[in-house]
Parts: sequence; C-alpha cells; structure tokens
Amino acid sequence: GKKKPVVVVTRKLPDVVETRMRELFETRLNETDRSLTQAELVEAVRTADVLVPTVTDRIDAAVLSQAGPNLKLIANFGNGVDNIDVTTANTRGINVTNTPGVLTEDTADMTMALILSVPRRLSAGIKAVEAGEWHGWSPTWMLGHRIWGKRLGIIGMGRIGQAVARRAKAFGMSIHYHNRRRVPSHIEEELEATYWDSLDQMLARMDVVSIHCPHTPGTFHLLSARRLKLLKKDAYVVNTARGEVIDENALIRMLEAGELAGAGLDVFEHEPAVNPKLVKLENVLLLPHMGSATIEGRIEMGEKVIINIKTFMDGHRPPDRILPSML
Ligand code: 8YV
Repeated sequence: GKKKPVVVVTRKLPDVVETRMRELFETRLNETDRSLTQAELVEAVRTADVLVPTVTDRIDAAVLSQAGPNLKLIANFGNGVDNIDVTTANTRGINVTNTPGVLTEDTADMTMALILSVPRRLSAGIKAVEAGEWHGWSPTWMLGHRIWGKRLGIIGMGRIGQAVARRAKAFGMSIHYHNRRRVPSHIEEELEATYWDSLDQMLARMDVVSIHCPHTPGTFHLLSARRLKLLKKDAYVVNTARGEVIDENALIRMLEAGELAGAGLDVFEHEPAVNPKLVKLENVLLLPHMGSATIEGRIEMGEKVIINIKTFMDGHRPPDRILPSML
C-alpha cells in the first residue's frame, strides 16, 4: 500500500487519539508530559511529513527555516494559531490547519463561569473560608455586583463570542459587541446584540468586557493602557482568548489602583509565568489556561487533527486550512 506519512506529535494527547493516529500514520509520539526542547523541535520539522504542535510550541521563522523537504502540513492541536508563523509556513509551501468548532461551547462555559464568578467574588470567598476567615454572616461582607441587567461587551464576535453572548443573555445581561465585521442580522436579532463600530465608545459603556478575538499583530495589546482607562471604574475584564491582547502591566496597575473592579483571566501575556502582582490582588480570579480543558473537547480536537491530516494526505484541501488572509 501507500507509504504512511511520518506524523510527529509534540505533546502527549488523549490515549484514544494516539491509538487512532498510530493506526493511520507512522506516528512519533512524545511519551513525556513536557514540551519538546528547541533541538527536538528542529529535529521534528527536519524529519516529519506532518507536524502536530500545540500552543506551547513556537513554530517561528527560525524553526521553519530548518524544515525538511517532506514537511508539508502543520496540523495544530488547538484553535489559535498565534504559535505558528503562518505566512512563513505558506511561503515555504507548508499548509497550516487548526481545530475550530469543537472547543467553542467549552470555552464559552469557562468564560461564563468567570463572568459569574468575578463580580460575585467567588475567589475571595473561597479563600476566606479556606483561611478560616469566615466569622459569621454579615449584611455587608463579601458584597459583589450582580450581572443581571448589566452590559456585556464582547470583543470578537466569532464562534466563541456568539456562544458567550447566548449564555450571558440567558443570565439577563444585554449584549454589545465590537468586531471587524458586523455579524449577520439574524444573529444580532437572536442575541439582541448591539454592534459598536468604535471599540473605544463601547468600552466606556460596559459593565463587563470579555475578549474573544485571536491574537494577531493587529490585536496585540488591543486593550492598551489608553483603552483600559476608558472603562468604568466598576467594570470587570474577562480574558479566555490570549494574554497578549491585553497590556497586562497596565491592567495590573489599574486593578492595584482601584480604577477597575476586577478581572477573570484564563490566559496571560507571558504564560505559564503569572505576574506575582496579579496573584496578590483579591479582586481577580486566575486560571491556568483551561478554557477548553474537557476530556470530550480534547478527544474531538484530536479527531479534527486526524481528519485534516487524512484529507491532506488523500490529496485534498484540509477542511480547517488557515490562510494568512484569514488572520
Ligand atoms: C488549547 C487554545 O489550550 O485552542 C486554543 O486556541 O487556547 C486551547 O484550546 C491549546 O490551543 C492547545 O494547543
């Protein structure tokens, strides 16, 4: 039969995914639970037909310059492709795919959990009980803000942004959004969503702002120091997208100064490093990038990766191909 493609997987994936990959491909797995070293990554791109990286691998121009002649596909295990230099890859004739759709609802759930938890001070409450600092109910202790009747501003109204809007609407929030393009009117109507052409003007009016755009050169520090200052003093910021979209130092300064009510962050500008100043704040809830971390979702991400590889190897365009023009 046909020679099986050499598929190098950079991280340990769920067993069912690894088993299926072994059946279909000449699969080289990472048996450890750590990322590949730079040398191992270079060795991988040199020898692979297909590379399956994750968010923890930086596939930049320097790594791509080491790619062997057989490398034709980078099938990212994940939705965001900011870890990959897509333009350089395409210039070198290497296709890039991602895993859209299967982590939409899980990420939206985690976002909603943060939108519910941060204004209601869940993190501070849990810490108080654990520290034995609960000395009895008080009418004025641990008061947060309700979200019912408040305004949610969504930055990036793609699949995940819309899934968050649907949830927040059910919790009685009014939906506002900023996006490069307006979404179709039937979706706006379903969500009763208000489109803001001007991000600045939207920010000034919101009670909660949640980020759902990709990290690209165009969205780096989109929530800049200047824009963060436009937010109301009692507004909250939630981020389950990418840390780089917020100027994290500026956010920290504002939280420390009480110029913002709080933040729920699943992603960080220099993750896995979390700025110790963030950890010291009581009005934040910090999570270790677990927005899509469900067993079901990870298996479906693996299935998407496999479909992309199989389709490509059969000589067709893989369903989730990313072009630089899409970023
Ligand atoms: C994963 C994510 O944690 O898909 C994304 O963009 O951030 C998460 O689903 C990660 O990307 C896996 O590589």
